[in-house]
Amino acid sequence: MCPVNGKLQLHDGRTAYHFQPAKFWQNDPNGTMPLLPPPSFSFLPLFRPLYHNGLYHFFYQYNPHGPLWDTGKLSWGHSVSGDLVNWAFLGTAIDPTDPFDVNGCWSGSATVLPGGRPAFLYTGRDAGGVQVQNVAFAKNPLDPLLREWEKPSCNPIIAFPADVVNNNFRDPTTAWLGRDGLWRMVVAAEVAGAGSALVYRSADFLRWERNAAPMHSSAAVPVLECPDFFPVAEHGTDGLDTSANGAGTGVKHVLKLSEFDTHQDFYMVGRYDDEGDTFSPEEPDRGDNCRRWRCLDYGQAYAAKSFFDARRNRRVQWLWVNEYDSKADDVAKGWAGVQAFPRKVWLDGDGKQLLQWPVDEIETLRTKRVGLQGTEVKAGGLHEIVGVASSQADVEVVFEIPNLEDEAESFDPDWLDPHKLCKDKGAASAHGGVGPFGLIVMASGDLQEQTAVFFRVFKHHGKYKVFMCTDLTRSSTKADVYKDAYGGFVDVDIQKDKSISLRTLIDHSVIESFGGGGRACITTRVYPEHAATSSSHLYVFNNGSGTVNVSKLEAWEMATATVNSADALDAITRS
Ligand code: DQQ
Repeated sequence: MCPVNGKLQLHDGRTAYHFQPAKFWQNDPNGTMPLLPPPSFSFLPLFRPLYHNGLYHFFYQYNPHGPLWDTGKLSWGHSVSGDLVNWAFLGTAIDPTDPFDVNGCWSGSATVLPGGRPAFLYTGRDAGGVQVQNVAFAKNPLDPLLREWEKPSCNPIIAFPADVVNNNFRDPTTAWLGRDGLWRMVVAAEVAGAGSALVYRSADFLRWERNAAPMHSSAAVPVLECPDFFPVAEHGTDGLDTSANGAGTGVKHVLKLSEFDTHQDFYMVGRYDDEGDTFSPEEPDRGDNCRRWRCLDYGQAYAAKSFFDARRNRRVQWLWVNEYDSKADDVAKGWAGVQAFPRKVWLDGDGKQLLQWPVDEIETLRTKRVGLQGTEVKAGGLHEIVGVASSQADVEVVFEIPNLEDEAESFDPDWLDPHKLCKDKGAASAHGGVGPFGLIVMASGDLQEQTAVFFRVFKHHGKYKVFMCTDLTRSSTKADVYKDAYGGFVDVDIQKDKSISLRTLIDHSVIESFGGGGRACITTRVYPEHAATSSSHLYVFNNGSGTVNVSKLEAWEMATATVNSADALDAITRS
């Protein structure tokens, strides 16, 4: 705790509007479901106040015993919300209490069965620490808070398979129904050294049989985790129920895999055929090494899990964002782990990439606004945005690049590794042709501490490559904090647009950025020391050789959401 103006103030990187536990450890998002009021409930006035608008139930990996990840102690945390912004913590939904999960209730998913019965599929670590798949059901589906869950005695529903190695068999997806009326789910597994997405089928959700062929398998990446498999509409931004199908009828599918080594999530859009549960990627030239697929978030976000939000006809995705300070810091803070702000995801018009954007309920938190319009930022320019408390802000900016052809530097194919490129050519202090230009956030008054989120545009074989980076190397003067630079390419036609947009959510220790309308995302954690005693600064900067124009910038100060405080339940269930 740091003394501020003679008072003690907790400065521990807590966020104001991102999902985080009040105390203890949190990691992967597991299941989410919007619980809609069944029509009959309108005849039961007693339930009405609780059910008025229905509730979102969010389940996630949680250690109810302390602020560190602990293999054997993980439970599923449970929180509810009426708007995906304000949350009440309900405790744990399932705990490691049975022989089939006594060493940890690990990741999985939620599925709402026909008739409205909520179910979990999850990985248990059994008495010998072996990974098996289990099921749990809501004891009383009519309880609006779904407080009690039961694990049938037939667990595990899937034992550890003989051909799986290294105890890598985990994280079942939300189940979907095929046209034959059978359930399917995907489980990540290491089969004879190949990272695989195994498909299981079931008629009754209890007895599951493995397909002979996996949906995906590659020896290039042996350890996969947290798969997600879901349909997307070919046109428009609406989401689809997880069981929606019909190749050739406006539905494509997305296979997302979390890659253990890089701790990054990769996905591919493709066509799914439920006959043999095959998935054919739209971009087969990227191969089966998922590290060459499209990256969901280039930053420190992992283990994404989406759900279909029937209340708003959209698909919403969560992503876990770990801590990058020391374990000792986490113990001192008493908590660890946040979730990226829930994102709506849909298919881009190019049919190949996803667009990700914070759900629009975030706008209910916007308070004071400042803006710029048609502001030139010359080479070397630094323009401060004043008038909002910028450590808790939502910033949207559009940069126009008038001299793209003249200023863009040639791209060197050696720079294809975005991480390296970000480090070598990154940093707000570097000078280039078109860029670096972007935002400097969470900066101390003397700029000793600063995080730059920026673009740089290169010319390559008559086309342009747009690079986006979040440089954390100067984010904090503290020594025991991991400070890297994260980046990737934004798949946009900058030659046509001559402009690029950036949205950045700044929330104390979280910097979450969306480049090119959500085509590239970078979510990171920062721990600046100045934030304990003084306010942070926000700038637009340009270190390119030519001018860039800020055609529009809007920055909103954000209100503080109610996130998992003990007394929030009444307000949330009655909203
Ligand atoms: N975290 C869970 C596993 C999963 C990993 C355990 C991914 O089930 O594979 O907390 O972060």
